[in-house]
Amino acid sequence: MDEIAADPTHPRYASLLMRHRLEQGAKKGMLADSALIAHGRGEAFDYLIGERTLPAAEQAARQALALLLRAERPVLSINGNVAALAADDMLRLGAALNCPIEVNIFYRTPERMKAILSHLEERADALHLDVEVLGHAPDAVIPGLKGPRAKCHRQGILESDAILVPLEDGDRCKALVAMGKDVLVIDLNPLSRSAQQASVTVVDELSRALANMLSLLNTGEPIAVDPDYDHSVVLNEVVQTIVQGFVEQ
Ligand code: PTJ
Repeated sequence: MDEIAADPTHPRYASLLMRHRLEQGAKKGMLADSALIAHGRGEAFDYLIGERTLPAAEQAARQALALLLRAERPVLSINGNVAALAADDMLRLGAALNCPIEVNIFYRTPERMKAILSHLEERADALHLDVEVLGHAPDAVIPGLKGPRAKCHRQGILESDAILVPLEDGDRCKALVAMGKDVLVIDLNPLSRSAQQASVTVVDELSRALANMLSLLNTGEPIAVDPDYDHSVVLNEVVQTIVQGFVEQ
Protein backbone atom coordinates (compact mmCIF):
# COMPACT_ATOMS: atom_id res chain seq x y z
CA MET A 1 0.00 0.00 0.00
CA ASP A 2 2.88 2.38 0.77
CA GLU A 3 4.69 1.85 -2.55
CA ILE A 4 5.24 5.27 -4.07
CA ALA A 5 7.47 6.37 -6.89
CA ALA A 6 9.33 9.00 -4.83
CA ASP A 7 12.68 8.27 -3.24
CA PRO A 8 12.49 8.20 0.61
CA THR A 9 15.33 10.74 0.71
CA HIS A 10 13.21 13.23 -1.26
CA PRO A 11 12.62 16.31 0.95
CA ARG A 12 8.86 16.05 0.41
CA TYR A 13 8.71 12.27 0.87
CA ALA A 14 6.53 12.27 4.01
CA SER A 15 4.06 14.64 2.37
CA LEU A 16 4.02 12.60 -0.87
CA LEU A 17 3.45 9.43 1.11
CA MET A 18 0.43 10.93 2.90
CA ARG A 19 -1.03 12.09 -0.41
CA HIS A 20 -0.49 8.62 -1.85
CA ARG A 21 -2.28 7.04 1.11
CA LEU A 22 -5.25 9.35 0.53
CA GLU A 23 -5.32 8.44 -3.17
CA GLN A 24 -5.40 4.77 -2.18
CA GLY A 25 -8.10 5.48 0.41
CA ALA A 26 -10.20 7.23 -2.23
CA LYS A 27 -9.86 4.23 -4.55
CA LYS A 28 -11.12 2.00 -1.76
CA GLY A 29 -14.16 4.26 -1.27
CA MET A 30 -13.18 5.29 2.28
CA LEU A 31 -13.03 9.06 1.83
CA ALA A 32 -15.57 11.84 1.99
CA ASP A 33 -15.78 14.07 -1.11
CA SER A 34 -14.17 16.88 0.85
CA ALA A 35 -11.37 14.74 2.30
CA LEU A 36 -8.66 16.24 0.11
CA ILE A 37 -9.76 19.79 0.93
CA ALA A 38 -9.46 18.95 4.64
CA HIS A 39 -6.01 17.48 4.00
CA GLY A 40 -4.90 20.56 2.05
CA ARG A 41 -5.90 22.78 4.95
CA GLY A 42 -3.84 20.57 7.23
CA GLU A 43 -0.83 20.74 4.89
CA ALA A 44 -0.99 24.54 4.86
CA PHE A 45 -0.83 24.65 8.66
CA ASP A 46 1.96 22.08 8.65
CA TYR A 47 4.08 24.48 6.57
CA LEU A 48 3.39 27.22 9.09
CA ILE A 49 4.75 25.13 11.96
CA GLY A 50 7.79 24.03 9.93
CA GLU A 51 6.55 20.43 9.31
CA ARG A 52 7.96 19.31 12.64
CA THR A 53 6.69 18.35 16.06
CA LEU A 54 6.75 21.45 18.23
CA PRO A 55 7.59 21.20 21.95
CA ALA A 56 3.96 22.19 22.65
CA ALA A 57 2.78 19.20 20.60
CA GLU A 58 5.09 16.89 22.51
CA GLN A 59 3.67 18.18 25.77
CA ALA A 60 0.10 17.76 24.50
CA ALA A 61 0.78 14.25 23.17
CA ARG A 62 2.13 13.20 26.57
CA GLN A 63 -0.92 14.63 28.36
CA ALA A 64 -3.31 13.01 25.86
CA LEU A 65 -1.64 9.66 26.37
CA ALA A 66 -1.69 10.07 30.15
CA LEU A 67 -5.45 10.76 30.06
CA LEU A 68 -6.06 7.72 27.84
CA LEU A 69 -4.00 5.55 30.22
CA ARG A 70 -5.85 6.87 33.28
CA ALA A 71 -9.29 6.39 31.72
CA GLU A 72 -11.50 3.47 32.65
CA ARG A 73 -13.12 3.33 29.22
CA PRO A 74 -10.87 4.92 26.62
CA VAL A 75 -11.81 4.78 22.94
CA LEU A 76 -10.15 5.87 19.70
CA SER A 77 -12.38 7.41 17.05
CA ILE A 78 -11.48 7.03 13.40
CA ASN A 79 -12.86 8.72 10.28
CA GLY A 80 -12.14 8.32 6.56
CA ASN A 81 -9.00 10.48 6.46
CA VAL A 82 -7.58 8.88 9.60
CA ALA A 83 -8.22 5.36 8.28
CA ALA A 84 -6.45 6.19 5.02
CA LEU A 85 -3.51 8.03 6.59
CA ALA A 86 -2.83 6.10 9.75
CA ALA A 87 -4.87 2.90 10.15
CA ASP A 88 -1.80 0.92 11.25
CA ASP A 89 -0.75 3.29 14.01
CA MET A 90 -4.33 3.72 15.25
CA LEU A 91 -4.57 -0.08 15.50
CA ARG A 92 -1.19 -0.23 17.26
CA LEU A 93 -2.35 2.42 19.73
CA GLY A 94 -5.64 0.57 20.33
CA ALA A 95 -3.69 -2.63 20.98
CA ALA A 96 -1.21 -0.93 23.32
CA LEU A 97 -4.01 0.73 25.31
CA ASN A 98 -6.23 -2.33 25.08
CA CYS A 99 -9.18 -0.22 24.01
CA PRO A 100 -11.68 -0.26 21.13
CA ILE A 101 -11.46 1.76 17.95
CA GLU A 102 -14.76 3.14 16.69
CA VAL A 103 -15.39 4.20 13.12
CA ASN A 104 -17.38 7.41 13.41
CA ILE A 105 -17.66 9.51 10.28
CA PHE A 106 -19.10 12.91 9.51
CA TYR A 107 -20.38 12.19 6.00
CA ARG A 108 -21.89 8.83 6.84
CA THR A 109 -22.91 6.40 4.10
CA PRO A 110 -23.23 2.62 4.44
CA GLU A 111 -20.71 2.20 1.59
CA ARG A 112 -18.03 4.31 3.27
CA MET A 113 -18.59 2.65 6.66
CA LYS A 114 -18.16 -0.76 5.03
CA ALA A 115 -15.02 0.30 3.16
CA ILE A 116 -13.37 1.73 6.29
CA LEU A 117 -14.34 -1.22 8.48
CA SER A 118 -12.97 -3.74 6.00
CA HIS A 119 -9.75 -1.74 5.57
CA LEU A 120 -9.23 -1.81 9.35
CA GLU A 121 -9.97 -5.51 9.48
CA GLU A 122 -7.49 -6.13 6.66
CA ARG A 123 -4.76 -4.07 8.38
CA ALA A 124 -5.38 -5.67 11.79
CA ASP A 125 -4.99 -9.12 10.19
CA ALA A 126 -1.81 -8.07 8.38
CA LEU A 127 -0.32 -6.71 11.61
CA HIS A 128 -1.61 -9.65 13.73
CA LEU A 129 -3.28 -7.23 16.11
CA ASP A 130 -6.33 -8.13 18.12
CA VAL A 131 -8.25 -4.86 18.48
CA GLU A 132 -12.00 -4.46 18.90
CA VAL A 133 -13.29 -2.38 15.98
CA LEU A 134 -16.74 -0.82 16.43
CA GLY A 135 -18.97 1.16 14.11
CA HIS A 136 -20.76 -1.68 12.33
CA ALA A 137 -23.86 -1.67 14.55
CA PRO A 138 -24.47 1.68 16.26
CA ASP A 139 -27.04 1.45 19.04
CA ALA A 140 -26.84 4.94 20.55
CA VAL A 141 -26.60 8.60 19.60
CA ILE A 142 -24.34 11.39 20.83
CA PRO A 143 -26.68 13.78 22.68
CA GLY A 144 -27.03 17.22 21.09
CA LEU A 145 -26.10 16.10 17.58
CA LYS A 146 -28.55 15.58 14.74
CA GLY A 147 -28.41 13.23 11.78
CA PRO A 148 -26.30 10.18 10.95
CA ARG A 149 -23.07 11.69 12.35
CA ALA A 150 -24.58 11.31 15.85
CA LYS A 151 -24.68 7.51 15.57
CA CYS A 152 -22.33 5.61 17.88
CA HIS A 153 -21.91 2.48 19.97
CA ARG A 154 -23.03 2.46 23.60
CA GLN A 155 -20.07 0.21 24.51
CA GLY A 156 -17.72 2.50 22.60
CA ILE A 157 -18.02 6.27 22.23
CA LEU A 158 -21.21 6.79 24.27
CA GLU A 159 -19.90 5.32 27.51
CA SER A 160 -16.24 6.25 27.07
CA ASP A 161 -14.60 8.59 29.57
CA ALA A 162 -11.67 9.59 27.33
CA ILE A 163 -11.75 9.74 23.55
CA LEU A 164 -9.04 10.39 20.98
CA VAL A 165 -10.60 12.17 18.00
CA PRO A 166 -8.09 13.04 15.30
CA LEU A 167 -9.33 15.53 12.65
CA GLU A 168 -12.65 15.96 14.41
CA ASP A 169 -15.50 18.22 13.37
CA GLY A 170 -16.27 21.13 15.70
CA ASP A 171 -19.87 20.26 16.55
CA ARG A 172 -19.07 16.70 17.49
CA CYS A 173 -16.10 17.79 19.56
CA LYS A 174 -18.34 20.23 21.42
CA ALA A 175 -20.99 17.53 22.00
CA LEU A 176 -18.38 15.09 23.35
CA VAL A 177 -16.95 17.71 25.71
CA ALA A 178 -20.50 18.48 26.90
CA MET A 179 -20.84 14.79 27.86
CA GLY A 180 -18.00 15.29 30.35
CA LYS A 181 -15.40 13.21 28.53
CA ASP A 182 -11.72 13.99 28.19
CA VAL A 183 -11.65 14.88 24.49
CA LEU A 184 -8.20 14.58 22.93
CA VAL A 185 -7.88 16.10 19.49
CA ILE A 186 -5.09 15.87 16.90
CA ASP A 187 -5.40 18.78 14.47
CA LEU A 188 -2.85 20.86 12.58
CA ASN A 189 -5.06 23.93 12.78
CA PRO A 190 -4.79 25.44 16.28
CA LEU A 191 -7.63 27.82 15.40
CA SER A 192 -10.20 25.18 14.45
CA ARG A 193 -13.26 24.89 16.67
CA SER A 194 -12.22 21.35 17.64
CA ALA A 195 -8.70 22.45 18.55
CA GLN A 196 -10.08 25.27 20.68
CA GLN A 197 -12.81 23.27 22.43
CA ALA A 198 -10.96 20.04 23.21
CA SER A 199 -9.56 19.10 26.62
CA VAL A 200 -6.13 18.55 25.02
CA THR A 201 -5.12 19.39 21.44
CA VAL A 202 -2.04 17.96 19.80
CA VAL A 203 -1.23 20.43 17.00
CA ASP A 204 0.80 18.09 14.86
CA GLU A 205 0.48 16.08 11.67
CA LEU A 206 -1.51 12.93 12.40
CA SER A 207 1.15 10.35 11.48
CA ARG A 208 3.87 12.26 13.39
CA ALA A 209 1.63 12.63 16.45
CA LEU A 210 0.73 8.92 16.52
CA ALA A 211 4.34 7.80 15.98
CA ASN A 212 5.33 10.07 18.82
CA MET A 213 2.66 8.67 21.16
CA LEU A 214 3.62 5.09 20.30
CA SER A 215 7.32 5.69 20.92
CA LEU A 216 6.49 7.37 24.23
CA LEU A 217 4.52 4.26 25.23
CA ASN A 218 7.37 2.03 24.09
CA THR A 219 9.85 3.71 26.42
CA GLY A 220 7.98 2.04 29.28
CA GLU A 221 8.46 5.15 31.41
CA PRO A 222 5.52 6.23 33.60
CA ILE A 223 3.24 8.71 31.84
CA ALA A 224 1.31 10.63 34.46
CA VAL A 225 -1.41 13.24 34.01
CA ASP A 226 0.01 16.72 34.58
CA PRO A 227 -2.44 18.43 36.97
CA ASP A 228 -1.11 21.85 35.92
CA TYR A 229 -1.58 21.25 32.20
CA ASP A 230 -3.19 24.34 30.68
CA HIS A 231 -4.87 23.73 27.32
CA SER A 232 -5.01 27.40 26.28
CA VAL A 233 -1.39 28.09 27.23
CA VAL A 234 -0.18 25.11 25.16
CA LEU A 235 -2.39 26.06 22.21
CA ASN A 236 -1.23 29.68 22.37
CA GLU A 237 2.39 28.56 22.22
CA VAL A 238 1.67 27.06 18.80
CA VAL A 239 -0.15 30.18 17.62
CA GLN A 240 2.83 32.30 18.77
CA THR A 241 5.21 30.08 16.76
CA ILE A 242 3.08 30.64 13.67
CA VAL A 243 2.74 34.38 14.24
CA GLN A 244 6.46 34.88 14.87
CA GLY A 245 7.27 32.88 11.75
CA PHE A 246 9.56 29.99 11.16
CA VAL A 247 12.46 30.50 8.76
CA GLU A 248 14.91 27.67 8.27
CA GLN A 249 18.50 28.90 8.80
O1 PTJ B 1 -14.50 10.79 7.06
P1 PTJ B 1 -15.43 11.86 7.50
O2 PTJ B 1 -16.77 11.82 6.81
O3 PTJ B 1 -15.62 11.87 9.00
O4 PTJ B 1 -14.79 13.28 7.10
C1 PTJ B 1 -13.48 13.58 7.52
C2 PTJ B 1 -13.13 15.05 7.20
C3 PTJ B 1 -11.69 15.27 7.66
C4 PTJ B 1 -13.25 15.27 5.69
C5 PTJ B 1 -14.13 15.96 7.95
O5 PTJ B 1 -14.09 15.69 9.33
C6 PTJ B 1 -13.85 17.42 7.71
O6 PTJ B 1 -14.39 18.07 6.82
O7 PTJ B 1 -12.97 17.95 8.55
P2 PTJ B 1 -12.58 19.52 8.60
O8 PTJ B 1 -13.70 20.28 9.24
O9 PTJ B 1 -12.05 19.99 7.30
O10 PTJ B 1 -11.41 19.48 9.64
C7 PTJ B 1 -10.27 18.72 9.44
C8 PTJ B 1 -9.15 19.32 10.29
O11 PTJ B 1 -8.09 18.40 10.28
C9 PTJ B 1 -8.63 20.66 9.77
O12 PTJ B 1 -8.53 21.57 10.84
C10 PTJ B 1 -7.22 20.31 9.22
O13 PTJ B 1 -6.31 21.36 9.48
C11 PTJ B 1 -6.87 19.09 10.03
N1 PTJ B 1 -6.01 18.13 9.32
C12 PTJ B 1 -6.09 17.72 8.04
N2 PTJ B 1 -5.16 16.80 7.75
C13 PTJ B 1 -4.46 16.60 8.90
C14 PTJ B 1 -5.00 17.45 9.90
N3 PTJ B 1 -4.51 17.47 11.15
C15 PTJ B 1 -3.49 16.64 11.45
N4 PTJ B 1 -2.92 15.80 10.53
C16 PTJ B 1 -3.38 15.74 9.26
N5 PTJ B 1 -2.83 14.90 8.39
